[in-house]
Amino acid sequence: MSLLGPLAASSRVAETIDERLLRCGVSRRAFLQFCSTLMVAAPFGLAITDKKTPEEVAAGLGKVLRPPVIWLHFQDCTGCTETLLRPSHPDLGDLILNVISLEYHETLMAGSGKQAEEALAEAVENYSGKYVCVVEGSIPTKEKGIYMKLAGRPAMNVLADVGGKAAAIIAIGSCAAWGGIPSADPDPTGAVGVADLMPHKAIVNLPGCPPNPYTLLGVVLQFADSGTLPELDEERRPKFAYDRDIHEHCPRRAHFDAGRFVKQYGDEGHREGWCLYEMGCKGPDTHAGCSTRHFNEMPDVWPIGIGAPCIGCTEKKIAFRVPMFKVVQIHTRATPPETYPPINAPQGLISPLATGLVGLGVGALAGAGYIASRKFSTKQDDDSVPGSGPSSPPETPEGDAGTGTEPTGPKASI
Ligand code: FSX
Ligand code: SF4
Ligand code: F3S
Repeated sequence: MSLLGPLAASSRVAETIDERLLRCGVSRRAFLQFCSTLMVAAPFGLAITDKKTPEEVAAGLGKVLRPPVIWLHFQDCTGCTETLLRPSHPDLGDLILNVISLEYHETLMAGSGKQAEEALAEAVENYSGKYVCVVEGSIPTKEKGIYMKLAGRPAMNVLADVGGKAAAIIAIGSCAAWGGIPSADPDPTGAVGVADLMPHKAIVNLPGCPPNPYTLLGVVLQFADSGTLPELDEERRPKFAYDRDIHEHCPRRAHFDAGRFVKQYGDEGHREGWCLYEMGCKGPDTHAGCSTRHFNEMPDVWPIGIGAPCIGCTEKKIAFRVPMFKVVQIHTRATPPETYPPINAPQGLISPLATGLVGLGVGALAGAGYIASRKFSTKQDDDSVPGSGPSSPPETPEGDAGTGTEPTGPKASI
């Protein structure tokens, strides 16, 4: 979708990223590192990185005019800003601020009060119809929006004004995308996301609590480069970042497949890094890239990486709606613990599954089909790891009492 031409028309941003980096003494190496990270975050589906090398990404991005960005804060925890500006390498934070032209951002700007208001009005006027408006936080709507006012104006009105004059809006974080934490029951302020108030505007939702900052940078930079937005799914999330579920690429997936589940925080399985499914992990129902694109450029810095279950923070119907420890049903795939032999099958014996396959191969062997159909003998059920069979249903994790949870292991969900 083409919304406007490249930002060349704006005299106030007539500086390319290359020119800016040179002027500010940012090294080429740092920029290449930035481009590599962007490329890893969006290897496909984003025009500026699609199937390119870091050098090609840097060459293309260097010619792009720095996009003006106006950043609004509503009901939020500022975690989305923190994640953008807390990379593990300090100069990466500086670099981000050189790549985009951040015209207004309440948390980062030195000015306040009247000065800040004037800065906002000036930025909106100078870049009217050309800037990207990033919204962080949900918008309170109850009682005409009195629960949040900025310079005397309800947040709803500020959004209508500043968002209305933007070329596109990026709703960063689950709060801005669909209400997030402030909208959790009992939702005292009537918190909603940007698209609920401006359904016809060009809006990209980047849910996550917080989301990966490189998804934001990728969308902003593609927009600055070509005036286009990446392909979105039905929730307005860019497909390049939200097209797969966590479970598909989770480093603990092998443990899920083998039926090795954490039963309690701190137990042996937890210390060994086993699957968190029975602790309520929502990975199988959650679309996000966290399992392959970790935070702060640090390996394993993401919820499951540090031993906590995914709470489904990118999913409108899950995060802050479904109890944290409630076990999700596996809808989309056969669960291997049902179809694989247990990993601790006694050595030297032919497993019933193997016997079954041989039986299918020779076809004529009497009784093979019967053996194959049994899959697991009674003994193996006894041997199988906790939680992988109906004889050993997953235990409700501590603290989940009274949530209405009906624990169902992968086997039970087929
Ligand atoms: Fe919400 Fe952003 Fe969660 Fe926090 O501010 S998406 S509460 S991480 O940071 O809005
Ligand atoms: Fe990973 Fe969760 Fe899936 Fe287990 S259930 S493999 S921890 S995403
Ligand atoms: Fe959120 Fe789950 Fe990723 S909780 S940060 S989507 S692992």
